[in-house]
Amino acid sequence: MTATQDSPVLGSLYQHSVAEYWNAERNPVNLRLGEVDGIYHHHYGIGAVDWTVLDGPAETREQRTIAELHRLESAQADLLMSHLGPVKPSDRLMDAGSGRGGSSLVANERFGCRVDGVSISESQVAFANDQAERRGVADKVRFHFKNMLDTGFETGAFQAIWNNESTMYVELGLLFAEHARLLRRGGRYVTITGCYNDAYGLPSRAVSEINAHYICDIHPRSTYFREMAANRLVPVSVVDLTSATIPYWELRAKSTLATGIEQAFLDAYKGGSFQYLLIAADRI
Ligand code: SAH
Ligand code: GPP
Ligand code: MG
Repeated sequence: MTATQDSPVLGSLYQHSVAEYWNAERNPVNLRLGEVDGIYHHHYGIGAVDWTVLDGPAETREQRTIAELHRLESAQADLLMSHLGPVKPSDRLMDAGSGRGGSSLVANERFGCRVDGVSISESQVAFANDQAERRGVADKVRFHFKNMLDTGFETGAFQAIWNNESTMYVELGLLFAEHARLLRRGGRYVTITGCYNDAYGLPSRAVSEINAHYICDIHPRSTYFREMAANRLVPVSVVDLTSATIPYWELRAKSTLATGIEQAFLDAYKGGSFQYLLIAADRI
């Protein structure tokens, strides 16, 4: 695809329906966690849970649980950042499917560099730009109403690109072709994603429930590696985070902010049909 002035951001009725979901999304499990420190994430958490948050005075239990879930989601973003390789303040990064902008702000704080986030949700883009302004980094961190399959950004402009839980909304062949175009040679690509396990078979009931819940299409693990290989992206690290994310879902299932999808994630992970993976690749 070539970006032109006239190419619409939303390329299909499917993408319209995804944009509609994110434009309307106001789940307390995301907003109340973001209010902890002004970093709003739309991804899940990793690491051991401090179960003592459930002890102590009942009237402050919810606040303690929110802080703990947010800590685990922040740990996930930090892990992703630690796989971006050496990033200089003069480099430019792209956050593909940037949500309310949390990961981009974390990256800018860590590396001091310019970050461009793209999302097909106009209300998310407005929210994220507002957060960047509040934090005084709007000169460096910018969010755009753009399609990550066809960004219109300049070829070779980026040192690193990531997808934090956003690959399940697009065809990977199209996505990685655009990433390979945007990354400079020697640049780095990182994704954290949920994928279905080819060794289990086709999508389980639980994986299908997750797809229906978010209007997404979880890919098999094999497709990631096939499409990276086809698009000059050579894996340098693969980390299976499945066991690291299960405690987050166990705490979330017990919290007042549970949305109803918790058991599907627990069944999918524990039944072996679904994996939470980090993949880092070099653009050769
Ligand atoms: N990476 C963010 C948000 C993940 S939620 C975070 O970790 O917090 C998934 C995001 O993917 C949403 O912002 C949604 O708008 C975006 N998205 C889905 N399809 C997209 C597309 N084709 N182009 C750009 N963004 C897309
Ligand atoms: C976003 O998180 C969820 C996704 C991007 C889609 C599914 C992800 C997989 C790994 C399969 P969110 O924080 O908006 O979800 P929730 O509202 O459930 O917390
Ligand atoms: Mg969430």
